[in-house]
Amino acid sequence: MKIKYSVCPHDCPDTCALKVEVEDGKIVKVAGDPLHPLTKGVICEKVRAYPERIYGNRILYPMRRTGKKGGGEFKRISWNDAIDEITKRWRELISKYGSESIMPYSYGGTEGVINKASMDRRLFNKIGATALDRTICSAAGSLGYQLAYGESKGVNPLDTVNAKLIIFWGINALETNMHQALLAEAARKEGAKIIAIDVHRNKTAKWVDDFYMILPGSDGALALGIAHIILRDNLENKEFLKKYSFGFDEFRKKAHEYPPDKVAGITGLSKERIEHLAKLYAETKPSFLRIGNGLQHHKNGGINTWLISLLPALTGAWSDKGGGALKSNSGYFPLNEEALKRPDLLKKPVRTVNMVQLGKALCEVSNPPIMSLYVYNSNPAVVAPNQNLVIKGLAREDLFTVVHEQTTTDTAKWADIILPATTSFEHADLYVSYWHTFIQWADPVIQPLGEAKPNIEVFKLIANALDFNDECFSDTEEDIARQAVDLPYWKEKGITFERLKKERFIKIETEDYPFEFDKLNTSSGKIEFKSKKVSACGLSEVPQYNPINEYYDFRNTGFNKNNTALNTNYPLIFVSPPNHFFLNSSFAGATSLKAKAIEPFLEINPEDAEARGINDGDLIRVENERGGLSIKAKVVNSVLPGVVVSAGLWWKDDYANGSGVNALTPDDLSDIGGGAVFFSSLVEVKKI
Ligand SMILES: Nc1nc2c(c(=O)[nH]1)N[C@H]1C(S)=C(S)[C@@H](COP(=O)(O)OP(=O)(O)OC[C@H]3O[C@@H](n4cnc5c(=O)[nH]c(N)nc54)[C@H](O)[C@@H]3O)O[C@H]1N2
Ligand SMILES: Nc1nc2c(c(=O)[nH]1)N[C@H]1C(S)=C(S)[C@@H](COP(=O)(O)OP(=O)(O)OC[C@H]3O[C@@H](n4cnc5c(=O)[nH]c(N)nc54)[C@H](O)[C@@H]3O)O[C@H]1N2
Ligand code: SF4
Ligand SMILES: [Mo]
Repeated sequence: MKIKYSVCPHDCPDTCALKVEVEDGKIVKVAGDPLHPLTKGVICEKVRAYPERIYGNRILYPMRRTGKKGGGEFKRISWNDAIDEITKRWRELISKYGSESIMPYSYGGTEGVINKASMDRRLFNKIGATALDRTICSAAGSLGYQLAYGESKGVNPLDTVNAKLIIFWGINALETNMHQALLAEAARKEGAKIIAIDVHRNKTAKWVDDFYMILPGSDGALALGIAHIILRDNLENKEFLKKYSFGFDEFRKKAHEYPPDKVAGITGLSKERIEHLAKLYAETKPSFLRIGNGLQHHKNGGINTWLISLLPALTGAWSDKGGGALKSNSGYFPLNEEALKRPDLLKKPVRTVNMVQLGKALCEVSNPPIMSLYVYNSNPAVVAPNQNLVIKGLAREDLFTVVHEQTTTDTAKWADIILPATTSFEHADLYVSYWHTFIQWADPVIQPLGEAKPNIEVFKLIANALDFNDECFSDTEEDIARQAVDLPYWKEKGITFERLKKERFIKIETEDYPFEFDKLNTSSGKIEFKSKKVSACGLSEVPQYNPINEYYDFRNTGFNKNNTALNTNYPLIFVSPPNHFFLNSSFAGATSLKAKAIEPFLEINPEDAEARGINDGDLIRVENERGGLSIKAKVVNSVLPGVVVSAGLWWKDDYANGSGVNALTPDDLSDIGGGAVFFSSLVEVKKI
């Protein structure tokens, strides 16, 4: 048996270092690498089950569709035939419709820099394909945070053990960022108090010391309410604000409009609870805010994140080690994007499609129409909002769809050509994190299964068949990794590819405090409490709370528990967060994890259930104008009246009517950043 090392490739903040046991060229066990100073050998149960993912239902050869579109019948072909067919079709489409009739679709299947965003971007730039705006995960919140601080950098997680107050705001850390939860647990042993602010009593809410259950999309009002109390009681850090803030006086006026009784009406919390939270936050030092992605998957998610991000500036929490906020730390990993993606290969500007609106892009009239879709690192038939429209698009007879996948996902079933993809254990890659500050390298641990190929190899084959002779289309993984870190930033830190290959992971040395707060990358250079960038989009220059929809406008007149039967066809807010046992839709095909997750269900408050004659365990229908879902009801107090929750992202066939949670979600865009608004979804629920 051999011990080898790797890195978890999944779209998860923790980016764990892995220790892999290999016997006769086969992976028999995946565990954590105990030598990694932060992930310390601890990994989640999803990745411990990896051998099943590698050797389970894998796609091993290229295949061509034989039966009708979406019918799932395919026949093995050679790589030569597959690449010939793709490039022949693309040449025809380019001459008939133009290069923008081809569109890539990808997201976070692997977070490895090389197989996520390098050779693919080069190829599609060279072709002049329609560009994809990759907004599905965190676009709104990242921009919201950056409005305040100019970039995606926050507290170094290693420092958060010093915090005495830790607030998990819109993040289910126990399930989605487990090492941050472990660090919080260590801080708790030293006397820290842990709080969660969420819309349902999830695992994290049960584990924290105090849980604040609020109505979906009301976070901005809560942040303003906290600011109101801090300013009313003179608890702000005047010195910090004087030195480092811009637009604070205008913000003060805005916060004045949010007294506790008004905020209570919007959030569903009591006045007393809001007062308590604000005082605790202002008076405990160091205080650390971990801002999640859940709260920003709303129509008002960007501005709400901006409002929350301003709280540590108000109290000066950044001045204490471990104090401040963390939304994303991807800013600690600047990469040489020009070398990686080669935007210079693009001959003329191309249109951009927002990935959240895939269904629209495929179904609405556009010039040129999208005639070919190349999917990799993503499973849009399950993960994209407005699922029925996405499926309608994928079902188009005239759409030529290529899916490069490890397993026959719901998207792969709609392909004309399926290509087999390697897993991260079968290819090399460079890994950065959006939470911790270690850069990592992983060599392959085993040989590719069957005829599977890494993303970059396939893009090289296509480039070659299209007669693209630019040198960059011959780069190897190691060439690309060298180019990625070819920046003064890495040289100054003494971090080179050669060193990384030898050491596997290197910690980036960062300052104690993440920012020089008067030299920020904002227009004023300071922390911005108002922003011209926002007024340019037609929104208020000073962040304000905007209700997510008409339903909320109604509620703003005062939250009344008995008022759930509203004058609307779809009075319930439907929230579909990730599943503990899956990673987005990945692992939802793995038998052992599916067995642990048991089955999809909908959490509904007893009051809403009773009003509809629904009992615990009943099969119910959840629907709105976009679609419907048949699912089991769980009647519980873990959600407020007016809110229903169903953890996703099961594959479609695991639901009684073959539609997943995204059949209900809107493909609208967030207030800023063009992000997805999965959780601003309104539904009605009926007993079947
Ligand atoms: N086990 C597991 N881990 C994962 C993933 C997974 O699928 N499974 N996915 C990975 C990815 S890609 C991401 S982006 C992250 C996401 O992980 P998180 O950042 O934790 O975000 P979510 O789980 O989407 O939502 C967190 C919580 O926000 C709540 N929420 C919804 N609306 C609101 C609101 O208006 N206000 C507040 N305060 N809370 C709200 C949801 O109920 C949920 O409990 O996790 C990553 N890690
Ligand atoms: N309703 C609802 N919808 C959501 C969310 C939600 O909370 N609720 N979360 C949203 C979020 S935050 C995100 S980030 C998105 C995630 O959406 P996706 O990025 O599409 O994530 P996955 O479902 O993990 O699908 C990734 C696919 O890539 C494949 N893959 C993995 N590695 C490779 C590789 O090296 N090469 C190739 N070619 N393929 C590979 C995997 O097998 C998998 O099928 O989903 C979003 N959708
Ligand atoms: S999914 Fe997240 S927690 Fe699990 S091994 Fe990967 S990085 Fe670690
Ligand atoms: Mo995500």
